[in-house]
Amino acid sequence: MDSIGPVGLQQREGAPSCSQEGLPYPSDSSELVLECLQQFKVTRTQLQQIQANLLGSMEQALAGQVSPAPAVRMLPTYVGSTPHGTEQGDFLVLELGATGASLRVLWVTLMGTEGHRMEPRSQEFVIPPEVMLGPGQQLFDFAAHCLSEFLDALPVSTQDLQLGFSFSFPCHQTGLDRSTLISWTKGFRCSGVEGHDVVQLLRDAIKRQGAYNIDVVAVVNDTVGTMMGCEPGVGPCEVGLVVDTGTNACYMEEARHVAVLDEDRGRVCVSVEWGSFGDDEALGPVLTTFDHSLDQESLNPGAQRFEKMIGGLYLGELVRLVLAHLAQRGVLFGGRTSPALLSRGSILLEHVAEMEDPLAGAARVHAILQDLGLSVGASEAELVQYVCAAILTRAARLCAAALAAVLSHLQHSREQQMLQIAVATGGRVFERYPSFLSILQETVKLLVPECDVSFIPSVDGGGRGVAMVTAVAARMAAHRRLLEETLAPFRLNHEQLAAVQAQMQEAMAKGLRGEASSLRMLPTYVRATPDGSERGDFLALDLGGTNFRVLLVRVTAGGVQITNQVYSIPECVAQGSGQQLFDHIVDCIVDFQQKQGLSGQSLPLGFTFSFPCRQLGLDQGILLNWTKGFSASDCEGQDVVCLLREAIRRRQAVKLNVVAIVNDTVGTMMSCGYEDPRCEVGLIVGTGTNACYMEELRNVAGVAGDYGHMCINMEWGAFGDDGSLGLLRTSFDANVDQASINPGKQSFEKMISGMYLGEIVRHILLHLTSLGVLFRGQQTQRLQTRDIFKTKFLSEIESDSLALRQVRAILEDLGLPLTSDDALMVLEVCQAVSQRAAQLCGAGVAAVVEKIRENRGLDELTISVGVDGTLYKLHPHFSGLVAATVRELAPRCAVTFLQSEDGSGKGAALVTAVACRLAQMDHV
Ligand code: 0WK
Ligand code: BGC
Ligand code: BGC
Repeated sequence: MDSIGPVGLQQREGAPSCSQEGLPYPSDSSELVLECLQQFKVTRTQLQQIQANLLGSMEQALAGQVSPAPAVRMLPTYVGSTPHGTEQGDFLVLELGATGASLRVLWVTLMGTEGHRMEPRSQEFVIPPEVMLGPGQQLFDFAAHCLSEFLDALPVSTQDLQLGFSFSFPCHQTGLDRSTLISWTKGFRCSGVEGHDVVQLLRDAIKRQGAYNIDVVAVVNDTVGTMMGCEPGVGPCEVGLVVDTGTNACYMEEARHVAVLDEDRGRVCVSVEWGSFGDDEALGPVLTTFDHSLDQESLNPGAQRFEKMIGGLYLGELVRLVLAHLAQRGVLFGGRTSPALLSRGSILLEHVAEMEDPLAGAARVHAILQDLGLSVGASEAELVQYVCAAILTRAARLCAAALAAVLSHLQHSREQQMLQIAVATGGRVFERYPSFLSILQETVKLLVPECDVSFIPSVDGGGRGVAMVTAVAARMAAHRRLLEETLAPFRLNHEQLAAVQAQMQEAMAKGLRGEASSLRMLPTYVRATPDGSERGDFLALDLGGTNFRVLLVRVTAGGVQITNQVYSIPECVAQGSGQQLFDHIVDCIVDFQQKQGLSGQSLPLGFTFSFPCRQLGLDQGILLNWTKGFSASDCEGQDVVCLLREAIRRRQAVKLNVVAIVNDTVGTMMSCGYEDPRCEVGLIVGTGTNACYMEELRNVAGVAGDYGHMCINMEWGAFGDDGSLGLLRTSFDANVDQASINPGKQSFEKMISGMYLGEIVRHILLHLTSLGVLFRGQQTQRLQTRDIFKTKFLSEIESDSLALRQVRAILEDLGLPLTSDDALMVLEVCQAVSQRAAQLCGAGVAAVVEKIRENRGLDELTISVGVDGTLYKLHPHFSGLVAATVRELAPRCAVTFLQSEDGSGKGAALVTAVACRLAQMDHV
C-alpha cells in the first residue's frame, strides 16, 4: 500500500521522488507543507481500525442496540429483492439530495425482460440556497413546481402518474412509501421536516400544486436506486455505493440479522448511513485540524464526520482550508491570500478534480486560483495538485475501509470463504475523479483480499433503479388496493352494527310472539338459575360441539366435582342414521359407566344437545333441524330424548333416567350461574354459535304464565335466514353457504362460528390469488381443498406473540409458496374475517342485554354472560372485540363475560338437579 501515492502524479517524467509514505516531496517545499500532506496520510493499520470499528457499529445497530447509540444507523429500506427485470411501465422519478443544490426529474420507461432499454428523459433544476435552508414547505413546493415544469414539457399522457422519490438523507422507513427524516445532511437544513414523513410532505406539495395527479408510491435512498439500477446482465449488484456531495452505501442483508424486522427469511436492503460514522477511537487519529475547522464551520457540526472526509461537498473545502493555511504561513502564493480563498465553499469538487488531473491539472490550477484572486508560482501549481491528490486519495481510502467493513460483514453473514459480489457505484466523485475508483478498488483488495469485488458504474445515477423500486411499489400498492377493496365489506362500522342489533331485537320480539322470524326464540323450560342448594350425582352428555363428552357431575355443599370422558363422533356417524348416532352415544355412556364403576346405576341424566329443539318440557325436545355438519337421518322432527331412550332400551341392561335436555347455551349459562347468580345469558361461539337468556315469562307466547322468567334459546345461528343480513353478506359468504350441507340456513352462524371462518378466509385467499395479489397468482391445489384452512389457524396467525415468520411457517405447511408480503396479507385477511365475526357476535349480545334491560325498565343493567366455545376461548382478540362492541352498542349495560370452565355438561347436570329438587318438592 504505502508505495502508492496520489495516483497520476507518479507517472510524470522527472517528477521529484516521494516520501516513504508514497507522497512525493516538492523539491522546494518547507517542512510545513510536508506536515500538512502528512496529516492526510492514512496508514493501513488505521484503515483496518476504521474497518473493524465500522463493522462493530454495523453489527450493534443490526442487533437493535440503542444505547450507547451505534455510530452508524443501518436503516432497513423495505426493498426485499434486487430487480427481477420484469418491471414494466412509465414512471416519474424525483431525485432530491444526491447532487447537492440541484434536484432531478426523470421519466423512466421500463420495458420488462423482453423490451430494449429506453433512455430515461430527465431535467435538472438548481435549488436556490434560500430554499435549501428555508421552511420545508418551500422546498417541497419547489420540488412539486419542478415536476410540473418537467411534465408540461413532456409529450406524454399525464394521467395517474406514479412517482418514485429518491430522497438521499437518513430516514426511518416504515414502508415503501412511508419515511421519516431523521436529520438533514450535506447542504440542507429546512425547517419543519425532520421527524416528518417526507412522502406525505411531497404528496401535500403536489396537491397544493394541483397541476398533475401524481401518486408517490415509493421513497428510496439514492444508494438503493444506484444498486437497483444495476444493468441486469452484469448484476445483480447487491451493494450500492454513492460518493457524490455526500457518501453512503446500502447492501442486501439477511432479514434475520435485522432485529427491528421480525423476519427470518429472505433479504432486505439496508442503508448503512456510514456518513455519520464518527467514533472517535477510529476516526480520532485520522482527523486533521482542517477536518475539525471544516466541521465547526458546517451546517451540522459534530455530525457526519466520516462524510466530511469523503463527500464531494467537502473535498473542495478541505483543499481551500489547506491552501489558505499554507498561504497564511507564507509557504504559498507569496504568503498572500484573497477574500475568495478565505471564503467558505469557494473551491468546489469539480475544481479539485480538474486541478488534480495529471495532464491538464497544472493549467487548471492557475486558471482556478486566478479566479480566486491568487497568483500561483510555477512550482506552486504542482504543490496545489499534491494537496488535491492527498485529500482525494484519503477520501478514496477511507471509503474503501468502510466498504471493506460491509464486504467482510457480508462474507461472514453468508458464511462464504470467498465472497463474489458486484457493487454498483454512483455519484459525481466517481464521474469527476476517475482515480477515486482505482484507489478504492486497490484499497478494498488490500483490506479484504478474500472478496472478489466487481464495481459496476450505475448508468444514470440510479434513476432507473428508483423506477424499478417504484414499479415494485406500484405493484404492491395496487395489490394493497385490491386487498382493501376485497376486505372492505368485512369492515363494519357503528351504523351497520347498530342496524344488526336493532334487526335482532326486532326478530327477538317477533320470535317471542310466535310470529315469523329467523329467530325461533325457543322456550327451554328452565325457569331459574341454580341457587346453590342442588345436591347429588348426575350423568351428563354434551353433544354438538367439537367433542362429545360423557360426564359424572357430583354436586355437594362443597361444590361440583366433574369426571368426564371425551368421545369422538365420526363424520359417518354424525351424517349416518339417527339410530346409529344414538346407539353410538349409548355405547359411549356404557363405556364411561364401566370405567367409572357406575355400571347398573341409574343416575339422573342431563343431555346437552346443541341443536335447535322445540322443547315441550324439560325432557322433551323436538329437533327442528341439524346444524354444524350433522345430518343424521330420521331425527329432525323427532323428540331426541325419545331417540336416546329408545337407544338405551335397545341396549338392554342399561338403566338411565333422562331428566332434562338442554341446549349448550343453557348449560353454559347454568354452569356459570352456579358461581355468579347475575349470569342470565349463555353464549356459545365454537363450532356453531348461539345464545340464550332469561326472558320475562309474560313475553313468551305459547308458554303459560305471566310471572317469573324462562330461559329462551334464541337459535341466533339462523338469524338472517330471512335475508335480513343480505347487505352484509359477501360473495365469500355465499361461496361458503353454497358449499355447506345446509345452504340458505344458519346465515349468522356462517359469518361468525369456527366451522366457517377458515373457509371464508380460504375463499378470500383464492380470490386474491386469482387477482395475482397473493402467491404471485399461482393457485395451489392445496388451497382449492375444502376445510384445508382451519379456523384455528386464524387464532394462531393472529396471536400477537407470533412473528410474521411463524405465520409463514403455518402457511408453508399448507404448501403455499409465499413471500413475507403474502404472509402479511393473509394475516390481514384473517383479522378482517375474525373482527367481523366478533363484532356481529357483540351486536347480538348487545341486542340481548338491551332486551333484558328494557324488560326490567332499568336505566342501568349489570349482568353476566356465561361463554363457551373454542373460537371465543382460543382466538387472541375475539373476546375483547365482542366486549368492546357490546360496550359501544349497549352503553347502559355493564356486562361481565364469564368463560365457562367445565363446559355445559355441568350446566346440564345442574338443570337436572334443579328439576329433581323441584320434583321432590312436588312429591313432598
Ligand atoms: C363446550 C360446551 C359444549 C359446547 C361447546 C361449543 O361444553 O356444550 O357445545 O363448548 O364449543 P365448540 O366445542 O363447538 O368449540
Ligand atoms: C445521506 C445518505 C445518502 C448519502 C449520499 C448522506 O448525506 O445521509 O442518505 O445516501 O448522503 O447521497
Ligand atoms: C346450534 C345451537 C347451538 C350452537 C352452538 C348451533 O349450530 O343450532 O343449538 O347452541 O350451534 O353450539
